[in-house]
Amino acid sequence: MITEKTLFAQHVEKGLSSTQKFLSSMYFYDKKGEALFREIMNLEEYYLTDCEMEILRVQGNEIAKAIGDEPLDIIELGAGDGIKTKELLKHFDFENVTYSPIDISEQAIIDITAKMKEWLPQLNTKGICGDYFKMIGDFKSDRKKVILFLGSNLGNMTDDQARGFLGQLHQVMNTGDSILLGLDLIKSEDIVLPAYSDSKGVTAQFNLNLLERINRELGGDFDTSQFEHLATYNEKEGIAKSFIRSKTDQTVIIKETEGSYSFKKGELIHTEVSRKYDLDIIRKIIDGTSLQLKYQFTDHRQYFTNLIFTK
Ligand code: AVI
Repeated sequence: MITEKTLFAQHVEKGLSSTQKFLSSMYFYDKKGEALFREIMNLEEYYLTDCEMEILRVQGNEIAKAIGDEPLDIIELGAGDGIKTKELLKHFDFENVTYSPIDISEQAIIDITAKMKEWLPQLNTKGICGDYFKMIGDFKSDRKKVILFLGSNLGNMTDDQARGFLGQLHQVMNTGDSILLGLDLIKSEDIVLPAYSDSKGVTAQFNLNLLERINRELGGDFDTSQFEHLATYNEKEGIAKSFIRSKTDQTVIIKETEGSYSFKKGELIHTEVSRKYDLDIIRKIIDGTSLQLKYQFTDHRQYFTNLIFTK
């Protein structure tokens, strides 16, 4: 049987043996990474969370109306702490809806289920612990559903991956079902770059934790003080990228992959894309599915958007 550890080791071997080194942001989220991401979401510079919170707080009622609340399953992918989602959920008729947050972190599911009980005691919450990428087939049902994918999580995929992912969701939807997508909008570098290169260095720790995780789980010997975080943003294409840069010529050994990996001074490991969108980009992504963009909501600064697509 192929274990998670083997998959991680195979990915690291492939990524660090490439001419242009890479590691997937998917591996950011171990326990330490999750805690650091929670810290990022509270940073002044990381505007995304506040903007989406504003949309759901101020326009939650309208969004809930647009989704409609006859018997409805609300499925949230990558639910996190549920603070934003509560602002939307409170506008539904609790008699008619079930809320299923899905998260890979068991603790996140335990916490969100307990908090929802406290905040919205009438809401029927059924938390599910698992990797939503692998569970999409299970969403098929006869009940009307809305799939929530908030926080610009789609932005961590390439456009091709996003197209494939939304195509998969589309396949398990019935006519009348919808997706509520939260997306960060293209804006200038002076706003985006600090969100990925914050003054307290939390994003740097978050990025470098990937090397620490390789040390912890795969027996690597990365000296993380010899690497640094680098964020870039190209406003024209609307893509922020994160890299880890080697500060010196060095070689790292990883027991689990039985490999040694050389880094030149200044050499980069690409670790993340954080795509920013406009409506043209999103239309190109959903082209070829029968998803239709029905409603658009934005915050007062027009930094972020929540879109409703129906099938
Ligand atoms: C989870 N995701 C949408 C975040 C983002 O903005 O790309 C992850 C993140 N990376 C650095 N800061 C936050």
